[in-house]
Amino acid sequence: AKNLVAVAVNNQTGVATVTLQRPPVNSLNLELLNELSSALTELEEKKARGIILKSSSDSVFSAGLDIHEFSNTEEGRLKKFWTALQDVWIKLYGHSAPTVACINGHAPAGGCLLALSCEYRVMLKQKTIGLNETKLGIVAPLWFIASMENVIGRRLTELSLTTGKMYTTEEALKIGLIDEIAEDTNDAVSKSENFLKLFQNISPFARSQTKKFIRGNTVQSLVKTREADLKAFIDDITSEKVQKGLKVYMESLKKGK
Ligand code: CO8
Repeated sequence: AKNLVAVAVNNQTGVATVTLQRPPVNSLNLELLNELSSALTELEEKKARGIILKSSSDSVFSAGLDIHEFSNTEEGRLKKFWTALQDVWIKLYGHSAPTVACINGHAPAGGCLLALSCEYRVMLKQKTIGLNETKLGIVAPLWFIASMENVIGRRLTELSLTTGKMYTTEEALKIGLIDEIAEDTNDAVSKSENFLKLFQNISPFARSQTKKFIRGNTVQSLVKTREADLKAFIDDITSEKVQKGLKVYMESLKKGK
């Protein structure tokens, strides 16, 4: 199997760098999500002292879900795909280790979701981030919305999602969607590492238990409704209206060149 996710652990600090590497845009397909999910489990078991999630490209962090998965007709694959995304979110959102998104590129939709699932966001200047689902004629699930709401609040989440707004790095900082701006990837990595240094003298138990108290309800809201969420996704995405809209969107992406 191809390595779509690379994990490198610094033995001195215990910090793991998890790099998404599926060129050109790190779109999240089933295989990448499965690898990311396994990596997160392994880092849970190994008691990693921190996770930095980044991209191998410095142009795109992740273009979000691989739109080709939405029209995949292979038996059962759509179900596996959505279940893998649920798994990744549950593991990342609730991870015991402190997590930083090193957003070294654009982060639309599912890319933004990954970033929102971390505890801190450092982003390259002159990129874009947001939950733009409505622009594709699709509806962000409740747990996407909760992830955003927990960072920027309900009012801005409503405005952002209904309009499908993509924020520039500079705008994102202003509304608290990201925490720091970086000049380049090296700078972004070092700022991510600096955030994790805050926990050097904090008990991992006290830290992770506090995070669990704060995030537990949000995670449980999906854990308890996974089946219904899966069914809603499959019903929506396979509907004729949505399929037509996605086709138009993909064509407009190509024409944008
Ligand atoms: N999936 C599949 N292919 C993609 C995706 C994607 N998400 N994004 C880009 N690509 C493809 C492009 O079509 C292009 O293919 P080709 O070379 O064959 O023409 C190639 O990747 C490179 O793309 P660009 O030339 O556009 O690359 P740029 O570096 O110029 O731009 C961007 C990068 C900014 C990431 C740009 O590609 C972009 O905006 N992509 C669209 C991102 C997007 O809207 N993603 C939404 C995905 S949906 C999602 O994540 C959540 C769904 C929630 C579920 C809802 C339930 C109903």
